[in-house]
Amino acid sequence: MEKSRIREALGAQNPLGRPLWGRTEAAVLILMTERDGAPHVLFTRRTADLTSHQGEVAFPGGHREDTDPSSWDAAVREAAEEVGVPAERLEPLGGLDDMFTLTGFRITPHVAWLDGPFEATPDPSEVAEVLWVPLETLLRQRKGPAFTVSHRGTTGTFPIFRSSGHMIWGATARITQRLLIALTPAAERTKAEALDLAFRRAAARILQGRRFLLTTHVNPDGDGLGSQLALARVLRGLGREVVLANADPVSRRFRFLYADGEAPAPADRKTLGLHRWADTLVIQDTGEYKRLGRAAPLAKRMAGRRVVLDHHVSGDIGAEGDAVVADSSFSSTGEMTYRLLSSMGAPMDPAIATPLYAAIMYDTRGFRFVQGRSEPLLTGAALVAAGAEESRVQEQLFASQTRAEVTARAQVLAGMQFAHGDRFVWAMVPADLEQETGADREEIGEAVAEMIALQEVEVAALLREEGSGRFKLSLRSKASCPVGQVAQALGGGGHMHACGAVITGTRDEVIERLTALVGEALAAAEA
Ligand SMILES: [Mn+2]
Repeated sequence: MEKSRIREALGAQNPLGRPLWGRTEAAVLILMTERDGAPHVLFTRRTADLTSHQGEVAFPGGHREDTDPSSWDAAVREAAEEVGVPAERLEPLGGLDDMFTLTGFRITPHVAWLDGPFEATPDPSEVAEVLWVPLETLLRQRKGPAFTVSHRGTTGTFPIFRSSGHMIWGATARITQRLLIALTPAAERTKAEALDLAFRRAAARILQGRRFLLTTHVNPDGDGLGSQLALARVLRGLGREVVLANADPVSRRFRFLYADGEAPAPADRKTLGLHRWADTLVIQDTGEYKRLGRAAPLAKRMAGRRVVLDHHVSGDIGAEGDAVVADSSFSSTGEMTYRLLSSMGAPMDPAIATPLYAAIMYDTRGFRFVQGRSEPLLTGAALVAAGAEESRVQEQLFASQTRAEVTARAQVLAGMQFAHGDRFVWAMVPADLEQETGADREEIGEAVAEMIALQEVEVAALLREEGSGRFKLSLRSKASCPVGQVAQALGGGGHMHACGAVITGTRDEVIERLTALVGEALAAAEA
């Protein structure tokens, strides 16, 4: 790789500057030079008698002192002290993202090139040995082994690099990995690297914002609300102004998440007019205008100033300037919000970990639906380690039923109808059931979870009469039969095994249509 290509690649990226969040500021110098006709990177092996990271491979660098005018000056001063790098001969090539270490530092990496011959002069009190590693050797190991570490509520994946008997790990390896990804053309990046970059872009956009509107989908659930609350708390902790603007109010069973006065009121004319005041709109747990209900016009007016975090199959929100992270392999928006906060470098505490834990717990039904991925469980473990109030969350979400809601669901379940040899069950929610029983829509909607738990059943449908020939469908299925296409055929969306739609027609027409589509899905799943 030529110097000009390295300069171009590093210049094209936008390093992510992260807040200090109480950490100590440090800087490192990634020094490159040509040796034997190829670019090499300078590492040091630290001496055995230092007070930290004894014997480890590192980049030259250290704390930024009060006397260092900038982070770059700190990196260069340290590199001059440690290995005699001549500051006046350095050509800055660019920076990399600020990196947090598990030991409480924020490291800003600076990349520089040095032309002509250079013999390092290591300071024997700090540097046992200078290592020149060919850039090619590192690039070859870009997709190499990595291990996951969980430490006080933060999980991180750490790559490992090897060069002539030395192992590079820890923060140095993570910085090296960032360098290698920056030097890799976009088309050659792995899916995981591209996803990581998408989260970093979203993190960068959020860190630049000052006045935020946060919204989630209509009839907000534990995932949307928990994700939203965690992000709001982080932003307020950073001194940002935050307004929550949801189409619908918070259902009873999610109110435990909020402190007094903290719960969002449903968006009114005033909140929906805040698009001029806000510089950033964050949309969580949907990427679809129609799922925003009354808040949809707000989202349209803020095109180009939006961040979207969503794990549903379909979405239509996204324009030039927006940062959209949409990936249906995530268990929950809570899991995605955790990734976003990690990208921002936000420290976890119980007030942030609890709503995130509730979000993941809600969408995975207590970590039962993880789609073959270990990440939701690892994230849950990290959140518990960070102090998430797990027993309160589980009790409030899954063991806090009221008599009113159980009575309401009993009525719904008493009317269950079976079809397709008992593999399909459906039930109707009468329009006046909420008023009659005092249960809310969210609580009654849980009936579908009880229906899909029947052993014969593969597909369960709950239809809520909304009046004037409109029926709100909530559809669930077991792993054996995906039903995402059924919802899509009815103009709805969601996930492959949990989705919904609004259907119009007479009651008989709606049931006939739905039963036929479910029949097709069951037949297709068998084939
Ligand atoms: Mn969700």
